[in-house]
Amino acid sequence: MNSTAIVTGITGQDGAYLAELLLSKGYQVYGTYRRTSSVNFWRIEELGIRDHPGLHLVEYDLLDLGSSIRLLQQTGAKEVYNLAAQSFVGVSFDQPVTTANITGIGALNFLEAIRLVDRDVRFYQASTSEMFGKVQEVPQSETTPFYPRSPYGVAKLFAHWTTVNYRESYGIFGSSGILFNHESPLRGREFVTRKITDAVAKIKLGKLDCLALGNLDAERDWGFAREYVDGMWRMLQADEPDTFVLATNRTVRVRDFVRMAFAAVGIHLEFSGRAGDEVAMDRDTGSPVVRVDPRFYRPAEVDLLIGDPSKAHAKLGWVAKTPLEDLCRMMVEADLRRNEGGVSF
Ligand code: NDP
Ligand code: GDR
Repeated sequence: MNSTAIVTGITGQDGAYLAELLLSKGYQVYGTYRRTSSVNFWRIEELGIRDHPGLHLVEYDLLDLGSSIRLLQQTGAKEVYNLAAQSFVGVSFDQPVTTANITGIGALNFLEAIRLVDRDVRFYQASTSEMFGKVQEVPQSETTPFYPRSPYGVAKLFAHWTTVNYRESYGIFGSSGILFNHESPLRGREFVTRKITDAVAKIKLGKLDCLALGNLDAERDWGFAREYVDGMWRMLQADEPDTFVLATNRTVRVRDFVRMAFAAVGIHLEFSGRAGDEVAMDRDTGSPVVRVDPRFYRPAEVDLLIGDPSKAHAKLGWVAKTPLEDLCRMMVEADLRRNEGGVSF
């Protein structure tokens, strides 16, 4: 077996965990990052793999087809995990064209490079439950119709169908993982779970008074990222390329994740006020610790996500294991440690 893999988006949450997994299996990992004035490697540093001899960090521009071609030629990699994307749904409404290019065309570039250089390369596309968008049926599975609700979801749908099309047109082993939300202590702070756990830590330590959030009633199927990257790897080891949902099959409101995170530091909440103007008080002190700020609302929302992962279970032996309560506590504890140490990314 050729155990060389390319992971685009090595500086992100999933890129870091996937690199850790592949290195533990003996792979040579080429992790791509984009050129910026100060590159951010804090996640691979936190996992202790930054200086691993099997990890090769390469600068790469996903909008430049030549970059993808050269990367394939120079590494001889037989597996590509395409994780790089403008992945924040909120920002995609403000930067729709950039999002379409990076999140949509970026995937096409890599598939095109595979078509030109080596059609035996296996390709994983990081698809998303955001493609389901407006609720058509629950739980959502591989056969649920798509109805994206954001420029991000639309761009991901383009990349998803491009992957399917290259599979059917050119026989390329392109698999698409429709992953529901997955979180961890390495989650970016712009995403709601980590925004909450970081704020809970700061409020507990007296560094912040109140957390401002948007829609508290959205429901999400949240799992642990470290388990989801294992699912990505399994997809590329399967006999056939295919499309798989990875999810926990449990959905929780943002509001209940807020309660859970505060409860992890012994703060119990009392919500009051009308939708759009709500406040949550610390039940013991009466101080407001959460308030709704409509600035964080999105022009169109995805109200309810709950995935049916039974195909991944049956065909890949994959199952989500970590309960959200444990994941939430793990994230709060990591944020307490970071904030106590004075460093929090
Ligand atoms: P992150 O936002 O943590 O990481 C995204 C990665 O993409 C980072 O390495 C980032 O680099 C890189 N990137 C962003 N813009 C560019 C660009 N212009 N050029 C090159 N690289 C760029 O996302 P996650 O790790 O959470 O997610 C990984 C993938 O999975 C993404 O494609 C995401 O859309 C998708 N996904 C994620 C889910 C989740 O719940 N986490 C669920 C379903 C799908 P930089 O550090 O420089 O910004
Ligand atoms: P999502 O994740 O949009 O599902 O996309 P995010 O954590 O950003 O939002 C989840 C839900 O929480 C609501 N929300 C807030 N969200 C943020 N970010 N900040 C807030 O203050 C806030 N208040 C309420 C949102 O409206 C939403 O309903 C994530 C990303 O990782 C995508 O890349 C991935 O494809 C999907 O998950 C699956």
